[in-house]
Amino acid sequence: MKIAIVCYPTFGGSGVVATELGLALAKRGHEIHFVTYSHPVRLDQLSSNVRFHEVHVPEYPLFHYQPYELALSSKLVNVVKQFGIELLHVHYAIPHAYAGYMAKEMLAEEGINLPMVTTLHGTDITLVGNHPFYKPAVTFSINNSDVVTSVSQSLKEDTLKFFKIRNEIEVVPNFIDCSKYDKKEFTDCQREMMADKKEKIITHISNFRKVKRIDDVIRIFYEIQKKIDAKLMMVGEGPEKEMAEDLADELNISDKVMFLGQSHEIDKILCFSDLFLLPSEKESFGLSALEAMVNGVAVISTNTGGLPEVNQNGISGYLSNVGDVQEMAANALKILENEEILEEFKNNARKVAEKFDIKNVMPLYEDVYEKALQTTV
Ligand code: GMT
Repeated sequence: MKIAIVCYPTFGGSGVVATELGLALAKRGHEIHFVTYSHPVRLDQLSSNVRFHEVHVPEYPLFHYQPYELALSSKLVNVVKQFGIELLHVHYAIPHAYAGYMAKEMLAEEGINLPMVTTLHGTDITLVGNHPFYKPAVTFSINNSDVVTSVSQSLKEDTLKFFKIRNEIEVVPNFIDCSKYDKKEFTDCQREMMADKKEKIITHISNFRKVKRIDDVIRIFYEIQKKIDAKLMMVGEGPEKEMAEDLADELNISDKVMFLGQSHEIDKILCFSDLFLLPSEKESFGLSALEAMVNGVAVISTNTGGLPEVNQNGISGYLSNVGDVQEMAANALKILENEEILEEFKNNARKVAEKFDIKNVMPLYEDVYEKALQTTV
């Protein structure tokens, strides 16, 4: 099948999922065309059946805001016609589903029927999309998609709660390619470069937005390091980074907190991590927790959104109410203070992650595509 995928090309989870999905589909023989404003960060292998089409939005003095949706929908029309695309899969409703719908309509005028699958990822529903500025357009785009998927049951429920949806929503969870982690690629784990033998390594990865409660990450770690020797790896960039650096300073733990910036070597960092912290305010799925788990890293998270569908309480880690720093720190210590318990949680984390192996999730997407194609007959 020839499929166009629209996504954000940045480090966010939705772009990562879209890119990994496209690459996996290409391996299964589909022809994949990524259409977005820059080269997706995880797209490292272009080939005859993986193509990238850049959406340009030329500057024009009259425009206060550059009309990206317009450029994207026009680009989609051109790519669909030039390459005979049979299906469009848009990730993140804003503005991709809206632009996709416009492309569909323009193509319909020329007698081309393009089925569109929209995948909802989280903040497009729970934070941004729910705002009155966008709500009518988001509702319209979801209702006018041929098939809609959400990355967790919790996100499906939120979508039905916040919007007037008449379309079915199918839950297709995010996934991970477990086979990549079987090869023991990082035998040179280089743990000793980061910490002493006796220190435990705790990691947080995100885009450092408010929703991630970065201050809670620092405060949980502050409590942990009072009891055991430990280092905190802060991976990512974003608006809350400076606050986090200041807070670490204020708490006098700067020497134990390493800000590593945005990294292309997430798996190398996770391979020497003992524990992953994700104390988010909202999280529709928590792909970063799943990436930690597949690397055998236990997870301390909140119990918000789709996190309970990913992190199993008392098995792969522990879950607490949003903001309960003391409980999250106590749970972290329960895992970290005893080597046997730590080993058990690490093994369990890997086993739970295997439920989300791409082998199990890919057929769900292929069924969704079949269903979308049926809408054109
Ligand atoms: O929150 C992020 O880190 C980015 C955001 C995105 O859209 O790129 O992530 C959302 O989609 C991810 C992939 O489906 C999910 O794993 C994240 O839980 C979700 N983020 C939120 O719901 C806050």
